[in-house]
Amino acid sequence: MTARIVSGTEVAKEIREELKAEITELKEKHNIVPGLVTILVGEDPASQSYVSAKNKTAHAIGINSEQVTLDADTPEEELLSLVEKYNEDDSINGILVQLPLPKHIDEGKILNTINPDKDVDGFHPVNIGRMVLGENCFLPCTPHGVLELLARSGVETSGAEVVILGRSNIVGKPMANLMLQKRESGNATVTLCHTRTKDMAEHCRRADIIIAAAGVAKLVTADMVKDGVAIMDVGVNRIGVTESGKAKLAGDVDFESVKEKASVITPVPGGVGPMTITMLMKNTVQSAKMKANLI
Ligand code: L34
Repeated sequence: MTARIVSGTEVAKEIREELKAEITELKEKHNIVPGLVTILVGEDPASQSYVSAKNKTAHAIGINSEQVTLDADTPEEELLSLVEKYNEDDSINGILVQLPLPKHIDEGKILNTINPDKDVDGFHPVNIGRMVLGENCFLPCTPHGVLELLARSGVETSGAEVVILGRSNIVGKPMANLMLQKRESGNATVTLCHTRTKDMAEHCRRADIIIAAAGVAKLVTADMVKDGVAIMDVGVNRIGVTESGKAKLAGDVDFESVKEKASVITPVPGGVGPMTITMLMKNTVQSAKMKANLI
């Protein structure tokens, strides 16, 4: 079997068009313009490129977006006060602090300070709790993007054996939780593999759907998957530089070999990455609507 390649770039575009229409309506009917602030601490090139893509996308669909860039040695106190300032700012519906943060800053402390009603990343413990209970909340952007990709590419999750690789707080853990919930793109039987898993390949071979978020380039090879598996590749690994000086990217899945056995596969780049950015936009619009009691 040769896989259908699911373009996250295309699906993200489709969702952005829907959001654009929603934002126009918000403005025309309610005079509301959703506001987002992105905060970047330091100069990590990957983080810089993600944050600037987030701002660009926000502007393109009519969200008011500002980017704050702070020096890598910014004291924790200063970042905390900045977050508190935006918590109080009525024009801001979403606050995003790009991770990872420099070592001297306590990530948990920062995420705990963001007003849960403006936590468009869905990282605040209150939102994680709501998510686990299946209550209305902001879903973390990458897992949310994977759910949308599965739904919009017609992959049946109900009753499926889903194997997730990686147990990070921002992808693996929430992903596992969402997939087992009684909801659309849920109802799966979930296995979560991590660095202490005894035989990852054996788990993968049973999987109807593999969601790879381990951060290891080309971890999943063709011999580890069954025919017809659906693959969502979350990995964005920098494996060198191209001739033009751009970073060369690889997913967690060996795309070339696995695509010959899979039914569906997402590429890297152009798969889950663009969906992450678009789900941030969706959450920001959701936040603005919630504030105005429209949902
Ligand atoms: N607070 N921190 C916070 N929220 C997030 O949702 C993130 N994440 C992760 C890292 N830190 C975060 C992102 O934004 C990962 N992530 C992210 C966002 C976008 C892309 C990849 C990761 C993306 O667009 N990737 C492109 C390739 C971009 C490139 O050339 O580097 C792709 O097509 O996969």
